[in-house]
Amino acid sequence: MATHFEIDDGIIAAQNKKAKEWVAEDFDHLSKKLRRRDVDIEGLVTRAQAFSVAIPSWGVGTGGTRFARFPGEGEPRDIFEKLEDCGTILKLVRSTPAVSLHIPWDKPDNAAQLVEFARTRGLHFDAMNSNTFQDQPGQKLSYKFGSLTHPDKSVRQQAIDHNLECIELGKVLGSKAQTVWVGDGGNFPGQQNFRQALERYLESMREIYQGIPADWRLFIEHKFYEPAFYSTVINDWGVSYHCARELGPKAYCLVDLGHHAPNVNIEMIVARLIQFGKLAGFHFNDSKYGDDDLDSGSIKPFQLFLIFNELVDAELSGVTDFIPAYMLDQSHNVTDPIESLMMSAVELVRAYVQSHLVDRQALSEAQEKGDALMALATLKQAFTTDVASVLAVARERAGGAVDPLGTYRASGYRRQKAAERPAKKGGAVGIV
Ligand code: RM4
Ligand code: MN
Ligand code: MN
Repeated sequence: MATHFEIDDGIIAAQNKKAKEWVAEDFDHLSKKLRRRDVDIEGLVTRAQAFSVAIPSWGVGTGGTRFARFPGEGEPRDIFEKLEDCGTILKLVRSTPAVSLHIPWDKPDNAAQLVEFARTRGLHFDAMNSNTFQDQPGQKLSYKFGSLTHPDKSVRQQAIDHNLECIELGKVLGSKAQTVWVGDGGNFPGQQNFRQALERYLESMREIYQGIPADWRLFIEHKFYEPAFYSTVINDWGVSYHCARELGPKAYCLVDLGHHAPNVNIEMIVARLIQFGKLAGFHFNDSKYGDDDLDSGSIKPFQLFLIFNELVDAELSGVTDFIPAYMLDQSHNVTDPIESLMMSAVELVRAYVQSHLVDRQALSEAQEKGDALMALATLKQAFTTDVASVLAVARERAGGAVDPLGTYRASGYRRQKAAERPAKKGGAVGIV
């Protein structure tokens, strides 16, 4: 096997050395500032190190729109190369030890071999993602008019079997959850009988639920439009919640930040799902208009903070069985996917740490007194605190990079990969 370039500890250490002074200075200054607020900075470092988010296997390849895809240099060409890139992200940011596989896009020929390959890079496998929104080469029946909700039982059965196959594969990979997102819906009024379609969905999902092992969870992912543009079967969190309740205790509702109508109060949906004991977790991304799959925190960082504020509030108040699964679900169309994923992971840790800075007692007092402005000011105080040095120290102490982007660029990783991975001919249009 040809040698594969890796960013070794020496490269990271050399880059970290350059940043030593500013990190120490900023960390020291922040620690003094936080002491005035009775906050121990070391506690925040511990929180930062405890946070982790999964990388989607499809996220390390250059994404595209329905118009075009512009492949980047040195793109991973198979799941092993994708795991190599995931390992690189982990090395630098230290908060991304899990990989979420999309089947069949990244279906391994030999699952045990993949587990071993991942293990040697410090990686493990998170939720499995089934795919019944496309037809695959050689597939018997088409999903053009639906999958789990298709009027024809044999199409539904094919989609059910695919989900069960994903679960079987996930067992070998050490996964503990299955995420089901269906594109089923209609493009025209009258195309679908709304009630029948949902009834069929539930019937199909009951069969899938039967295949979920006792220590697994089944995640239902809703989305209000696209690829169907008039109606979607699992269109919002209310429908998702109804289905999760119908299916049973192993079924939960997954929130993809891009899957809501514009201006919807997502943090409130999060609070509701927590309260009802049905929050599965998140597909993180950011958006301006629709399911844009832009980098987390790039468009609405305050919204991201407010979501984490709800999560941390639940964590600190000891909500039972609160184990949200975090994954980045983004499409990197014009950036180097490794850079985007690293920076997105950092944005999540930032929002998480800042949420731990909220003075919860002051917030609750303001709420009790009806002091709306003080409540907002309390949140803003946390949100505007620059915690970059906390994140840098957390990464450095864990062996990662103080400056992940600078270190990655200085290493020449992508250039090396461009030489190692000559591009395959013919880039496809589409989401991956
Ligand atoms: C969907 C949804 C799913 C993702 C696909 C690629 O919009 O977000 O989670 O797997 O896109
Ligand atoms: Mn998603
Ligand atoms: Mn999406």
